[in-house]
Amino acid sequence: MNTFSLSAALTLFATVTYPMKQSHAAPATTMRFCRVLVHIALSTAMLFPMVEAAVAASDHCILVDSDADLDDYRAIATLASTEQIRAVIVTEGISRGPQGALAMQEFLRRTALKIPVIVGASPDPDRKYEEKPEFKNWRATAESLNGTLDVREISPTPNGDVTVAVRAYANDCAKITLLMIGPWTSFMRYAAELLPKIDRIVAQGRPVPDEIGGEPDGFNCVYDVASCYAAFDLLAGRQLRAGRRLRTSWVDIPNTVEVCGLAEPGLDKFGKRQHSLVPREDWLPDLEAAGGKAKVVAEILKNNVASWKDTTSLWDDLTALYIVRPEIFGWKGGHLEPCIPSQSVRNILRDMMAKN
Ligand SMILES: [Ca+2]
Repeated sequence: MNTFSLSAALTLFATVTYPMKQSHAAPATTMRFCRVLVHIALSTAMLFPMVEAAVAASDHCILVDSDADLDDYRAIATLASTEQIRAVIVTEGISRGPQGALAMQEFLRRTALKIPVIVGASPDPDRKYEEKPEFKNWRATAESLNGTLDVREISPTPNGDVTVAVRAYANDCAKITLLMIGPWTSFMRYAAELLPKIDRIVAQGRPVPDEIGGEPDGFNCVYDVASCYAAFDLLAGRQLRAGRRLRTSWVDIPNTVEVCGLAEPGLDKFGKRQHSLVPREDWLPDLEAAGGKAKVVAEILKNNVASWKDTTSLWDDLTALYIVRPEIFGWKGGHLEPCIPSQSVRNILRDMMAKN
């Protein structure tokens, strides 16, 4: 394993440039210096796509495969107190790999979490994918930690070999729970090596037969549909060959009138879409008061409320929550949905994120 650590470059980078808001211009000399540091950090990320392992060896590990959006950060904060997160892979999706990895590293620094970050894989740039008009804004929001991280000097770099990087952290895990909260691109690279150790996959979204249109609809699948289909095929084949020992649990928010337990439905009685499982603005003072990682999440969210309000849900937060509180979820077709009111979900997430 290499001894050259990305963390030194990133720490240096972090020390010099943070905290800095998007709206604040830095003097030219500082910006030139930042550019050099960012170049060092990204070059290092390209050649050695990992940071030094800082998490103690553990029998049962959680591996997070994320595209570093705002709900991904909350998901990691939700699971942090388990002390089982072995590494976070940042796969291209809402964030790009290297940029998302830098933002992830900064989020972990702010929350005082020592978790290695790996730059994950990217899909074929020439694939068939229709980008939504708002996509560029979503990406800018995620990569800048909602405008609390200055990313003007960061430029894309090639990714490293995610399998080589993840191998170093999976070696001493007897069993792995894989939290899939990004596209399946990196998974299709490391699956051959890691699947024998993975005894559970908890994925955001729903299996294809559950989709209303019969086609994959969730962003994590649509962004790299080839990898998503290949992952389905691989997991179905594994069930045939090795039995049902490997569980894949899909977690999503409601989108119909049917209700699970006390949860709000996805449609009201007039057929209008309802979004109850969302990170509401009035949740922020609550998160701040709870302290710890919840406070860091609140500080990021409140920097630009308009960027996420009315357009985001608690997708990845809920998926992470299923790992620690499975009893509050119920089956709906082939996937799971929360069966308690959304305010109770927000309260539980707050408490999990505040926990040391
Ligand atoms: Ca995600």
